Amino acid sequence: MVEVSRRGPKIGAEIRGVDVRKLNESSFAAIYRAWLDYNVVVVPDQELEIEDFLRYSRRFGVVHPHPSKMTRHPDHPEITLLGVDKFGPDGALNMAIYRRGAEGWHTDGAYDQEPFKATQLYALAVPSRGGDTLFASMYAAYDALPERLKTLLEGRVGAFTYGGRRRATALLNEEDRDWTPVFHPIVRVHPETGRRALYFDPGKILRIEGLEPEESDALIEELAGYMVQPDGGYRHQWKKGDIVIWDNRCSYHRAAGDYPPEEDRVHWRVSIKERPAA
Ligand SMILES: O=C(O)CCC(=O)C(=O)O
Ligand SMILES: [Fe+2]
Repeated sequence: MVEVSRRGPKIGAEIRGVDVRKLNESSFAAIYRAWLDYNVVVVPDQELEIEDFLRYSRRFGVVHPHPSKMTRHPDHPEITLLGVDKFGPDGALNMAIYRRGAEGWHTDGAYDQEPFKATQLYALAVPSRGGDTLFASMYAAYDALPERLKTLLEGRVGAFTYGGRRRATALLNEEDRDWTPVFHPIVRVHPETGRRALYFDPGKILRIEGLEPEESDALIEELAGYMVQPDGGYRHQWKKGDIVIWDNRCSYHRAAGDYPPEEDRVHWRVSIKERPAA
């Protein structure tokens, strides 16, 4: 029996009573439904090999290699390794690896014309303290906007790149850093739930189209203030064996980036796109 319980007031749910290696269609459908309803789903206590993790991940969509080639698993390019090779040959902490995802609230893949539907992590090593991942609902962010902003944003698109205005591209190979901007509506209707979300990423957006540069920068700053609503959050404290999947179409996240650097915090990570329409 799949048991679903809430972890946060609006987002975050936990699934008990399953081994994801052996899930029939109806059990998987219950997990998928919980994921659409709660946006972030935790499945604790799983013992997985890479192939198990990939097979389970593919039930959500198509697993794609991440553009950061240097952090791909050497034998499985679809797996990104988080927290591996943190120290350089000179013993210095590589901050881009240690603080990956910790520079700000974001959604994964906004730099692609077709952003990642989901990101899924499996915890292999967890530090003794710190290293949480924080989540926030984009639906709650949209709902909190004043009417003035909802009206101003309706139909507007933003231009996004991998490194955004700061050109934060340390995890990309040199030859991949010249990113062509892509465009996304700032108010995004979720393709499966039909709900409106504030689709936004201050670290990847370059500008909001149709505004003067100063206006665009001011609006970006204002919108950043709505991303995290008091009742829209869930903070995940990792345990080894946790699988966590989040929906990039309706949630933001960031890594706390605060664990003791000498300790291991290692995850397998997959980026999942929509299955092409049949
Ligand atoms: O390591 C984490 O907690 C999350 C990092 C992140 O932003 C990601 O994997 O997309
Ligand atoms: Fe991320």
